Amino acid sequence: MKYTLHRSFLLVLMISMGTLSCSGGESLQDNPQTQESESDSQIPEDPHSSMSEVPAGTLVYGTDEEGLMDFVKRGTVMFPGMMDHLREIFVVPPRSEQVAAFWIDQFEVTNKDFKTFLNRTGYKPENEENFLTHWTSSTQYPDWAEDFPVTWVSQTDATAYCEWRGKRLPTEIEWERTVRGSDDRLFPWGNESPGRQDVTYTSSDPDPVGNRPKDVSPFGVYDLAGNVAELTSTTIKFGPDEHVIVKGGSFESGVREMFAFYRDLNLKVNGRKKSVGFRCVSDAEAN
Ligand SMILES: [Ca+2]
Repeated sequence: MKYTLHRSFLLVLMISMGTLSCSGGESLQDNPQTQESESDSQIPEDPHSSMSEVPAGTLVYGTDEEGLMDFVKRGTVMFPGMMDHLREIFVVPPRSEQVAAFWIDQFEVTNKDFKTFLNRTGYKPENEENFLTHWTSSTQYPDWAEDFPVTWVSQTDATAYCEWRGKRLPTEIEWERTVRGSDDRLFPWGNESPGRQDVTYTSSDPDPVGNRPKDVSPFGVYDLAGNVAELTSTTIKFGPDEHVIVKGGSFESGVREMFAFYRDLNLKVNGRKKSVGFRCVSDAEAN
């Protein structure tokens, strides 16, 4: 799915300031194939293990004026024309779309998962800028980070991982459907705002995946509201650049980024961030 938006990119930057992060870090120089190998046992034989089925259904996506005002009052920088801009970005009034059944990972992809992928495939990105910046070397994450979500990966990196697993990245619509369930809820657990311990947010670091039992969708999918924001396969055009639509809040964000209709449009298609990871999906008919 691809969108085109002709408004000023500056406006989008301003409404999404809470999700911005700094770039920097080292590039990979070593070939992952030269490092220690991982056993086959680290990749589940059953493609449905740690996945949930999301049945076919109707997604009502976007929001109404009341929902938009709830977002705005949580700290959006306002200026002339801002409301129209937000209506366009966040799809006000909402629309509906039929979504086919699919399977989705219950957890964000971890550093351990991604290391196994590197070791088994020798994957090396064409553009290495900021690739796995948080790792201690080109092929090793910090000892404590095994079960933490992998970040500093681009849409291309994530797509390669998912394809290796026989999966793909979710579309924006599929991701939002996983949050909203069948009752058009605002957060994975319902419509009430989260408590401080319910979601990994406004923090300096993420948690291990699946660490917040409140942050689970009607389909048993964890960390959609927080921990790390997530790449989708959906892109949007801004002037000369193609951007990835990133969904969900992160450890760096506040509550408004957890709204199901929220769209972070700041990441260029080859970009990487410390607060953005991913999970994979597969077609129901393929399983
Ligand atoms: Ca997440």
